[in-house]
Amino acid sequence: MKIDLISIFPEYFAPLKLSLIGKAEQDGLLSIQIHDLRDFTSDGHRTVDDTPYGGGAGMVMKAQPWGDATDPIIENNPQIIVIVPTPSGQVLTQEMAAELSKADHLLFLCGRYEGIDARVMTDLSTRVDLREISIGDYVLAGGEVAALVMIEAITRLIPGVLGNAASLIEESHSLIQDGQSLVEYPNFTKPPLWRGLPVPEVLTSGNHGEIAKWRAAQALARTHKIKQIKPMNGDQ
Ligand code: JD8
Repeated sequence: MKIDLISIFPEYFAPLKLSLIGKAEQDGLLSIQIHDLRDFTSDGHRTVDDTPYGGGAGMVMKAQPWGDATDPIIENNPQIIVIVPTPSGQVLTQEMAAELSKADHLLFLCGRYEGIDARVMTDLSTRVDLREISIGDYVLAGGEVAALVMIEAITRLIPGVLGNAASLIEESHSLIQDGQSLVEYPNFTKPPLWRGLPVPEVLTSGNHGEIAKWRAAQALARTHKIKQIKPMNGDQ
């Protein structure tokens, strides 16, 4: 997968060199290119923002640098998916991450200030598959951190990027129940007793049927708790 990112803060993406994403890039599974929006400005001050038409607080990102930065990346790439992180987008789900993990080429437009002149999205949507996506219902100062979250959620689903293929398969089985995402069961490792707290006996019993049943019940109870859904049986 090829990933291009455009931002006025290219240094924000230093973490992409680390951990499993950095390794995947070294292994040739991923190719990440970061572009500084200011390299596409047309004035000596490298201005990327201007006052909003219609008035109001804050500044809006000018269309021209975004148009000039995106044109060479999307030209001859009609199959590219352009992602614009925005609090007014569709909220990212595991299903969306799975779909995006199958793409050949992603381009992230990371805005700042009050956001990007809407004509940039209008223009791009006539030529490419454009997705406005949010990472959740809270307000960030810009799209960079949201893009990092999306890239981690997407790229860990690419075969070979996550070290352990077995854990992805296990996850795909445990995550979805009745078309709903299920949270994980609690994990334990050695020692068997820590600060007076024992590991649940069933996990050391060697009874794999009972372990699977216990884990499924724990996952369901936790899911009901966090999603504030009424459990079908009265316990927990
Ligand atoms: C991109 C600018 C800040 C947005 C005024 C100051 C995503 N889940 C999410 N929350 N926030 C963002 C996000 C915020 C952004 C930008 C993403 C670009 N801002 C602006 C409009 C209202 N603030 C996000 N994904």
